[in-house]
Formats: sequence, C-alpha cells, structure tokens
Amino acid sequence: MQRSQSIFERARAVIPGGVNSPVRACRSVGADPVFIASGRGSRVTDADGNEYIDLIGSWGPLILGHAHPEILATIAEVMAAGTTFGAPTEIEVKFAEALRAAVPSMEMVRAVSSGTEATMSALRLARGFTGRARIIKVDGGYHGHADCLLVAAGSGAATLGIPGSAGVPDGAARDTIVVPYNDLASVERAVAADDVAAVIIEPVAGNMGLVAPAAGYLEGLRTLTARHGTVLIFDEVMTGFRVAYGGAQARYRITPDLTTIGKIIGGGLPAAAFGGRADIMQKLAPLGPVYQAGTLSGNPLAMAAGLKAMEILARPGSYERLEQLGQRLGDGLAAAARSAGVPAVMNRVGSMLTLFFCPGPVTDYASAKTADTTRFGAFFRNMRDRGVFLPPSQFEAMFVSLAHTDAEIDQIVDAARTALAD
Ligand code: HOZ
Repeated sequence: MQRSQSIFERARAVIPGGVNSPVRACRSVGADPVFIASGRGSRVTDADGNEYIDLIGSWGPLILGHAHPEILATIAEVMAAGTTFGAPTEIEVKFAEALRAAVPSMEMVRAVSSGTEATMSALRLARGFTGRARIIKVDGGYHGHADCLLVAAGSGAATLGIPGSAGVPDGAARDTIVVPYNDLASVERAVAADDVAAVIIEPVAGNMGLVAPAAGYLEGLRTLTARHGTVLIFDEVMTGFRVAYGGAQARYRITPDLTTIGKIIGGGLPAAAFGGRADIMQKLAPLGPVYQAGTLSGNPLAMAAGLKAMEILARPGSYERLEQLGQRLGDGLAAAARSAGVPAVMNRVGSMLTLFFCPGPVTDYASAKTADTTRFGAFFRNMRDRGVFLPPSQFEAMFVSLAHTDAEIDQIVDAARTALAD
C-alpha cells in the first residue's frame, strides 16, 4: 500500500473525512486527498514522493511560493524571542502600520487569526455601529463559516452542495439577504428601507470560481450603501495583496468602509485582520461596546511573516510579473480548451483564475453552476497524474505565485492540452 493511502486510512479514523477543511478531501473531483510532505518554490511533494507544480498555493497565502527563504529566516529569528505572549508587542503595531500604508481605507486595524474571525467580527461591528441587524451577501459568496454567512455560501459549501449548513438556526440566518453577484438592482431594492447594517462582498468573487465585477458594479455598491447608511465591507481575504498590492479596492479604485483581509498577510502562518474607518473601528472594545477578542490575535510569528511578505511584494515589478504569469496561464489554458474542442470559459483577474467547463459567460453563481463538474473532476485527476496540482473544485480559484517560471506555466499548459484532448 502506498504511504498516502495508509495515512488517509489513519486520518479517517481520527479526523472527520480525514481532513481539517472539506474541499481538500477531493471528494467532488472523485479523488482521495493528496497528503503533502513538503513544498519548495512552486512545487509540492506528496507523501509518496510525487512532485507537482502547485496552483493551490495553500489557497492563496503563498504568493511568494513555498518555504521562501526570507520568510523562513524571519520566522526563525522572531521565534527565538518567544512564540506568543498574550500581551501586546511592537511587531503588531508595525503590522498595523504596514497594512494601513498599503490599504489606506484601513485607518485602524485589528489582527485576528483567520478570515472567518475577520468577517464575523467585521459584521458584528457593522451591526453594532449602525444598530441594524440585516446584512446582504451574494449568492455563492463565501466569507468563512460564521452562522449568519453560511447562507447560499460558495467555496466548500458550493463544492459539496451544502450551501445552507445544518446546525445554523433559522434565527441566525433570518437577517441575511442573498442577492446575485453583479446585480445592482437587487441590492438597490434590499437597502431601500434603510435597515441594512452591511453589504459584505468579495470585490472579485473567488469562491464560486473566479468571477470579476462587471463595469460599474463596485461603484454602484459604494453609491447605494453610502446613500442608505449601510456599511460596505470588502472581503479581501483572497484578493488583498493578490490582485494588487492594495487589493481589489486599489485595482478598482473603490473605498469600502471596512475591509477583511487574511491569507497573504500571514506570510503562510495563520493571520487575518479587519479594519477601516476610524469612527467605526473605535466602537470596538475596549474603546466601545462591540466585543471581540483572541488569545493568539497578533501572534508575533504570524505578524513577522506577514510583514516580511508585504515587504517582498512591495519590491518593484512584483505585480507586473504576477500579471504576466497569470495571463500566460489563462491564455494558454483557454487556447488548450479551444484546440481540444472543449467548451470552456477562462475567468482571470491578475494571478487568480478559473477555467469553467461551460460555454459561458460566467458572471455570477447561477452561470458558474452551469459548468460541467464531472468534466472538471476528470480534468483535475488527469492534471494531477501529469504532475499539476489544481484546486480540487470547479468553484475555487487557481493561484499563481512569484515562484512559478514561464517554463512551468508552459508545462502546465502542455499538460492541459493533453488532458483536455483525453
Ligand atoms: N475554503 C477555503 C478555500 N476557498 C479553504 C479550503 C481548504 O483549505 O481546504
């Protein structure tokens, strides 16, 4: 028996489904989980010694690639002085200053440990600030697994066909209004009564597969929310430091009231944050009445790794290079599908992309769901067997890193050409 197989059997006995997050179980693509032993640069090696070019990048954080030497050196240096204190440290202040410099709408920042914590806390804050209960999210949008957000949720919930989770009481979801992505008219109707606390949205949807905002959509959201006293929350957990250094809000030049951010800002360690307008953030305890806390919030190792990642990404040419690599991969995969006669749509923003197996266009979750997920599963398995590790779901995005080379992108495209012809 292969080593991965025996690890999976042990895992299933002690971890539900053998995994600590559902999508990586690979069920929707008809495969077993890939147990990773190590990663370096653009590549990972599994427990059986198979090497893959990695397009998951730990679901986005590893924009610099695996085991980046400068990040590892930083962690080692900071670690020598202790790993956690449960008391404030200067590195948290530097982290907040760096975040504010990169994303100026985040006038004040609070660090947490996961994207779920960031979105959950930002929503509570928006509700506390406005004194309103109702919130708006989009169909197929995913903002972590807080109860009120597990309604028509994307990502793993979409992948496994459980967009409304068992265990969420009706009361928790009653105030969540779901609207289609890229549909301003439905938001206009929903905010009209001036009783909506917040619109929470991934400015570039990444959890129904990658779907870009239509021209004018984000501007329209900004105008409508401002008019009705509704807090506009950009969930940039995926897009922060990904689609531009300052995130989607910099790329599309829209200023939200609050931002949630994670993944890249931890440099590969667990860190996330929420922040925004100072008058809203000052409602947080200990200054204000909205409670939020965390033992490992602002963890020095995660803050240091994140700061180093931001510093490296700020070097000239980083985002131009990510754009080139993303375009090379996107164009290559689209051409491979065309030449194989497979109906497919390539959606891409910078270094995030999804190849949907449908004629398209894909502009929201309803159109994303027209994709042929059986064909995607076959594509995933075929690519894995050819040494390319794709996100194991039609409703997730591929992530390219600065560690990928042009030659590796061409290798992926060659593999796709053969896989699609198969
Ligand atoms: N739901 C996340 C991706 N959108 C993480 C999936 C995982 O870690 O398995």
